Amino acid sequence: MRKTIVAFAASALMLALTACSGGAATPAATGGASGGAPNKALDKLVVGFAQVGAESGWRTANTKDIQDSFKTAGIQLKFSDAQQKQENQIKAIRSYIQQGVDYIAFSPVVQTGWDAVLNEAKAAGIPVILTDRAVDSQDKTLYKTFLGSDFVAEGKKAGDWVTAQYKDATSTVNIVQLEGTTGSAPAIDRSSGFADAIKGNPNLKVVASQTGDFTRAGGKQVMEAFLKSQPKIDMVFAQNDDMGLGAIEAIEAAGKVPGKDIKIVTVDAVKDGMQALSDGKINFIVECSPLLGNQLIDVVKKLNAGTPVEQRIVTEETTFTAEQAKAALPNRKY
Ligand code: GYE
Repeated sequence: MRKTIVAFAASALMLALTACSGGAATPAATGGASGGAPNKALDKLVVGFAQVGAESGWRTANTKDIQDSFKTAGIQLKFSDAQQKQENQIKAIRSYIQQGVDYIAFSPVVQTGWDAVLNEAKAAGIPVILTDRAVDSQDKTLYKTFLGSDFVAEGKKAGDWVTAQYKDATSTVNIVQLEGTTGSAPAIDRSSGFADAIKGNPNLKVVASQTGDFTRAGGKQVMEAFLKSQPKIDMVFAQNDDMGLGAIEAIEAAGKVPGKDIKIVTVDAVKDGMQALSDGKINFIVECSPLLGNQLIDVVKKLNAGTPVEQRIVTEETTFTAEQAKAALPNRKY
């Protein structure tokens, strides 16, 4: 009899623990069992999303896609815009923890400095989903999954195009690089993928590299400075379309022809970038898809049902030449 009571008490305690953990401390954290799945009705779920900001066409499209996907799925979304500041994102996440949302999703503006707040979410039993950008946390149980692009591969695709373009060059090709937000996963990874791809040809030289913070204004400003300080620029690698579009303005203002006098390669393939590519002002674009909303919904539904999720979900992407941009533009959604 006594034994039964102890056993009953123990299992009641287990149940209570699982219930308030919201599944966070279960093996599902590493894509394992279904123990502790909340299994709530979808219209009872609340997800808090801490967005980076509204720095680029990519980001605007990403925000719209996430908001639309939640509306369609009938899941409540709490949304905040951190204006590209980590402290604002941390504040937003803390407020989601306080409000007791079911899941927190966010796109970390930079890679470092998240362990404290992620541990707070974990302690509160709220599972975290990384979308778009990665964190450098060693403890992989701090988040359920990271869904988004392979930024190293994107940088490499840009570098491979440059390498092919200049394979017969007999003199130095001076490249300037417009980097994304300092310390962000896409800036770090695109730089390294690009450097890796061009290193085989000693004629290809990055003569200047600076951050334009993924904005059009930033790209323009940095390009203006490069045009003044660099005696000869053959090509620009802009780590997103917006900075490339800013560089176009600076190049034209300096009396040069973008796409001809100075070649331009960018990443993203948002509408404005694709238009400039089809107009011949940009020469090549590596696609980075902002349409992560449905994938995020899928992850939320799976976690809610206790179905395992992959620790890394990679977005499939392509590249565009001017001809391909012309063909794709009429149906481009963003
Ligand atoms: O390329 C850029 C945006 O994190 C992939 O952020 C994203 C990048 C995207 O500002 O345009």
